[in-house]
Amino acid sequence: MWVFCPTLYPCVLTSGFSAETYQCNIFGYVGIDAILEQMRRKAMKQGFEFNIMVVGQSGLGKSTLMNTLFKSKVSRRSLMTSEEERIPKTIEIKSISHDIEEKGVRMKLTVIDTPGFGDQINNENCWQPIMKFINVQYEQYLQEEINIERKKRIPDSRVHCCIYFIPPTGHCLRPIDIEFMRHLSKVVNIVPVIAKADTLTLEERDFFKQKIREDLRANEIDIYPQKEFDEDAEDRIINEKIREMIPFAVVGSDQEYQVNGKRLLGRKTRWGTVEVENTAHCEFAYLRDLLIRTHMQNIKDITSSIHYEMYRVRRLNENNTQPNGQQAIHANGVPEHEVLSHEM
Ligand SMILES: Nc1nc2c(ncn2[C@@H]2O[C@H](COP(=O)(O)OP(=O)(O)O)[C@@H](O)[C@H]2O)c(=O)[nH]1
Ligand SMILES: [Mg+2]
Repeated sequence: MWVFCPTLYPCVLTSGFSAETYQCNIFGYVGIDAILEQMRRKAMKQGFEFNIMVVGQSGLGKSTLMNTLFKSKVSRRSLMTSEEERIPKTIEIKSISHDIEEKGVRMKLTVIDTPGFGDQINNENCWQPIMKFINVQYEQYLQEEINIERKKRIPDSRVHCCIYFIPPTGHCLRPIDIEFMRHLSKVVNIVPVIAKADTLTLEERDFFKQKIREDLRANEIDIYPQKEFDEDAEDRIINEKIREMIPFAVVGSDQEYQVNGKRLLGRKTRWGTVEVENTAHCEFAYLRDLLIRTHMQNIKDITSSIHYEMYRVRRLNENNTQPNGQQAIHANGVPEHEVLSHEM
């Protein structure tokens, strides 16, 4: 490749990124760094997609926390109108999408709610419909990808992140928590949180967090950010700090109050106001920073390059091993035996 250097002298460089390539600095500016602005403009035009799932028993504050995170009514609060609605007979999975815009950056945010999870008397295998939903999204993406005439941009409904709500018992993880996270952490990024942390004292909170980390380790549950996917030493240092703090003890609220002359999101009680975004009060701000401000792209990258990739490789290998390439296909497009089994 010949590169023209529009400075004093036309200079010619070789294409290999050898020491000579950088000789250009001596002669003048080529403008390679402008690619960043071009990428930024393209990304702004396209917008972003982020799909976040919330799992946990009814009443743990899932909808409230989603509204707190995105500062608007992104997730409907359960109204509890009828008996039927209060205790769904099975897990329903509901997606609601919203277009959010901030400083010219557009994001299509999809919140996937799973009302009914863990609300039954017998909660055995209640992780299965959620696993199935996640695999159906991978399958849809795969089918779009292998189409001969494929779309320029494949719509991405893959679940990028699953926030798992642990009830603030102060004891240890329950079998249902372990069961869910053990299965699902193999197919999706799990971020566990301690729900309604304002109900725990500081000592109870610290003890509970430590106990949960021990339980996760003992059960070999690999939550986000996974150690094995740290990209370099810098990444490792940042992620190690996060791993030491997880699970975040969060408080959610969509009500604003006047505190010291400022309007803040909080929960007002007789003895004071819990400020949701104040890190001296709870760890909501750390969760928000992780999900939105520092790790959103990484969460999407791991979904695509690790979780989806595992699904894709396995599905394509399976297709190759079938004598006639045919499989029993479930009504939702996923091979029958595949619906629950994508976990290695
Ligand atoms: N104490 C406390 N209550 C909360 C918190 N978040 C939500 N709630 C309350 O818990 C109830 C259930 O909340 P909701 O978001 O509908 O729970 P969901 O069923 O998990 O979606 C509502 O009355 C909320 O106001 C919290 O962090 N602390
Ligand atoms: Mg809800």
